[in-house]
Amino acid sequence: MSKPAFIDPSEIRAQFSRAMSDMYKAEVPLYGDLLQLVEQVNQQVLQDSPEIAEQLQHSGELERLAMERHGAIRVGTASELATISRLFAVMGMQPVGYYDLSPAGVPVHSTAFRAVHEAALQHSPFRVFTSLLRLELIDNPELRDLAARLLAKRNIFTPRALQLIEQCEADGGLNEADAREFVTQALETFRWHTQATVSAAEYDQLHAQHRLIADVVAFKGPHINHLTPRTLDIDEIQAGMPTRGITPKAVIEGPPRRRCPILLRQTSFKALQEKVAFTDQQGADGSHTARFGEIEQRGAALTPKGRALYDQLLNAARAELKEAPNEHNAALYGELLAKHFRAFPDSYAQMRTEGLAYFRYSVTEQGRAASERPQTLEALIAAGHIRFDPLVYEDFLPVSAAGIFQSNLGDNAQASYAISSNQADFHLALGAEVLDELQLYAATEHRSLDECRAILGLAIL
Ligand code: OOG
Ligand code: NI
Repeated sequence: MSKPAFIDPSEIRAQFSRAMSDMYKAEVPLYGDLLQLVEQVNQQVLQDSPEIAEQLQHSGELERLAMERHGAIRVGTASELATISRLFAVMGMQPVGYYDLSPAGVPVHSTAFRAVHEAALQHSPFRVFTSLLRLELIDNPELRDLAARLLAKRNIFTPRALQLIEQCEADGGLNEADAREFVTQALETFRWHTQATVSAAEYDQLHAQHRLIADVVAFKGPHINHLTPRTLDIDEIQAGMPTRGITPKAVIEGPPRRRCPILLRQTSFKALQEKVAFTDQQGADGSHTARFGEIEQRGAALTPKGRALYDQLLNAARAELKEAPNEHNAALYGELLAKHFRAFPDSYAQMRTEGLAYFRYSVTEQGRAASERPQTLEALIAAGHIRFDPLVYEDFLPVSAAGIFQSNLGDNAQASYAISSNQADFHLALGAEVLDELQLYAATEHRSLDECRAILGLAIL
């Protein structure tokens, strides 16, 4: 008898993403409110802007809009990171990109686990921004020891989840029943725990060193700290949050509003104060703030040239502001961003000819029907035989991530660590190298051109 067929990892990811969203909705009711607001704004945009609706329809993004979300976790040790990497691999998610947050005073470095092929992303774009605590950035040796001891004692995975990961690695996949069980078991790692693993005094010590250290070290597992839906109009969301009793952070992170959105714009609301029980307390008398709400708008993925221009303009705007954006200078920061980003072309055609963004090329109806056709890509585009649509940015931005972390960490988080970024250490902990996101976009663009070539029967393009 043959074995039951393996289920597509993308399907496991889709199931996991739904289960995670349901769990988070039950744990943080405000997340449900946010989803409603996002859904409402997205419907409005689709209704008011037929050209946006058409483009999203054509690229398939309309289908994934409602399921689009990312989460974030923070793990404490190399071995936790290595195992979480294996857990995500069961769902077809690989580590993409390296983000060093230490220059912004956040003692972590991070990667994003996500699907890498456009077809898999289309099935489920779910991704998880995953940070590893850098214990070496704790300057107090006793506290560093305490943190290391606490982390060494805990196991953030259920025994059954570990078994299923091993089984999947050995067999090359999971059948439907095992996949279902895997989703349930894997979810346990991301659950919130009211019971802390430290006394109130130990918590205070860890917290005084850095709030993030307490968040990672004082609990049984790396609770998911936010789950972010994707909106088509983040300015509308930012304006709409207060009307629902939600206070957003002072500024939207990332590029300014544009006709042709690029990269990623994000906003969030402050972490919630939640009741927790320390080991020396009877009930949940303590409190901890970790979980927050975030919303994002995604735009075109930029080439190295486009990204360099983005970084240059963002830095120029920030330099002119002279201090970190906050509620007092938010309006000025908005003006400075808009001013500097005038240097970034705001049409897809120009972004393409200047090599600033990645695109997906496809043959049009007209192109398929034509009996005679030009032979070069540019001429085929000019003749309307091939169209191009921007590839959506699937990753994160270090400056934005730092801003999101900081808005949830309070005032003492602005100092930067002198210690330099250490991607080699991160790779060692992960047990692999992170993938280069730019190569992934270039490969997707390439495949779209190959497909056009095959359809049109051309040798080169
Ligand atoms: C992650 C913060 C960064 C993003 O979308 O850039 C982030 C965290 O707070 O753990 O989520
Ligand atoms: Ni996020």
